[in-house]
Amino acid sequence: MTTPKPTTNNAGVPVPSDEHSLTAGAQGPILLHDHYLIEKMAQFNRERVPERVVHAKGSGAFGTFEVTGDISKYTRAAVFQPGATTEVLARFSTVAGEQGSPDTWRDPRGFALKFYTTEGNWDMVGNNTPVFFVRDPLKFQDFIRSQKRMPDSGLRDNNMQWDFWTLSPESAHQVTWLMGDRGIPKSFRHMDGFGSHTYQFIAADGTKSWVKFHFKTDQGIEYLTQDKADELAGTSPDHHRQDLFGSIRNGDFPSWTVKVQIMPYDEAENYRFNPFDLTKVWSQKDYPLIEVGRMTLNRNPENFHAQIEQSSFEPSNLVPGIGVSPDKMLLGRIFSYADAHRYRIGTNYAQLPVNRAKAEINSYSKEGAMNIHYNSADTPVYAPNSYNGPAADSNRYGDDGAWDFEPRFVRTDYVQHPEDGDFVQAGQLVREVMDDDARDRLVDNIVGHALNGVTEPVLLRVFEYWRNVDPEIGKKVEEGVRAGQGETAPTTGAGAVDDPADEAARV
Ligand code: HDD
Repeated sequence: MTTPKPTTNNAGVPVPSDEHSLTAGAQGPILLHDHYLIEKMAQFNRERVPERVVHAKGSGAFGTFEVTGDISKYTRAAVFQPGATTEVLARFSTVAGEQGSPDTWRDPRGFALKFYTTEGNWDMVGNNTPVFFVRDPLKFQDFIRSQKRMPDSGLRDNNMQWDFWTLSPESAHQVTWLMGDRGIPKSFRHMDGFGSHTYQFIAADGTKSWVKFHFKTDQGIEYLTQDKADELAGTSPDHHRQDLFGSIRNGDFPSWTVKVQIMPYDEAENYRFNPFDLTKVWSQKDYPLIEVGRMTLNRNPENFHAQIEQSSFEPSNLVPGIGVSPDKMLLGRIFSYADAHRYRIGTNYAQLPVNRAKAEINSYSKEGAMNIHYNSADTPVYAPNSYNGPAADSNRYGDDGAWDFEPRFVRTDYVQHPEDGDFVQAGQLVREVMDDDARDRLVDNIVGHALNGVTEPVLLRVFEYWRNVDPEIGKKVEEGVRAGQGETAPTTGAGAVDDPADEAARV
């Protein structure tokens, strides 16, 4: 065995002991000038950064994205040019649970990717579902609070969840996903990922189109039953983290085939669904999947805190050739994430090695807490300047992500397209995608969830909500809940009204 290196303090000075504080005699008080003890205690007290306000429990790995198909006629983004290979970081997560919460709770899963491209970082910050619960960012905070904890008890509360969902019918499509098999994937490797939003592609000649990103798992879609997930929540709360880390360590590298749907720019206006509404998918019959590449995860983090906990994904990290769309949720997120990182990690979060672009950075940002990268002394600190400092190339990059619209300030829903009803695609999912067994499990999952604390009048709205998705499912949910309640009268609880029948008339 080689002689170990001497322990040092944070300044690199060898420390006198790994075990004993400096005291005035063996029984005497600890001395304030034992600076090493104080450093240890102080550092320990600051080991955690605030957990993410959502998606706090997550796991991640590095890998590569290789282009296998040619979509260069749609986008000039370097990351999609034939022959390109790009390093990526992936972080998968649950949404509502805290850092230590079980991986197998029913929840959508985050699917956040950072592509370290030659033109700067492109972050594709998606989920394992192609849609979302709400379509306006003004509702996101309320939605998340309804999934988190009660102010008094600190407990999660299914009543609050269903109250929000049933008062927000646009949630029906996502809730149908959530209550179905895909609400608890077998592992992070066994789920698809989606950009979810509609983005814009811009080709070298300036042609614009709309695009959706799909990451199809090469491991196959697999899920956990509610019973199995409940068991694992007790016996193996970090089940998905173990699975991801273990398979990569064993050389069993998970991969995803990357596909896009492309909609010509002018077809958006008259498509049968509003193509920018995040509660809707685009039919693959109308816009078939086009294969573009493969993402493989092949390298575990060396340090979870530095590389996964402090990783900072942001939908605003878009590269030339990929732009935003009129999706209001996407536009809200463009603001939100960098703001969250400044709060959680600090002003210079983008300088941490995991977040730092591999492309050259010529930014005029300077200083701030923990600033470690700086321009050379002869680089001007302002622009425009006469001293050859970086200059924006607006001819080349200026117009990415623009679109045509009627300028008018309003607070309203999207322009409605012919098949935009809130329950239309949820019903199609139930009737056309699920088979009988999957529909039965859907009903069981909803009934189990609803029986766990959902009270009148919310419960009546739950039945109505599912009848709107599909009459048969609605009937079975109601029968299942009523049977589960046995002979007991409708429960009362937070928000209950004296006469539930009145409430039913209202909804
Ligand atoms: Fe999100 C994390 C905010 C919709 C996918 N989201 C995340 C964080 C915030 C938000 C503040 C924590 C970031 C951090 O501290 O690192 N999210 C929003 C807002 C949304 C929203 C304001 C709607 C207006 N989110 C949303 C959608 C998706 C995601 C529609 C997927 C399609 N969000 C994620 C994620 C994140 C996450 C991929 C990113 C990094 C992570 O979780 O690990 O799962």
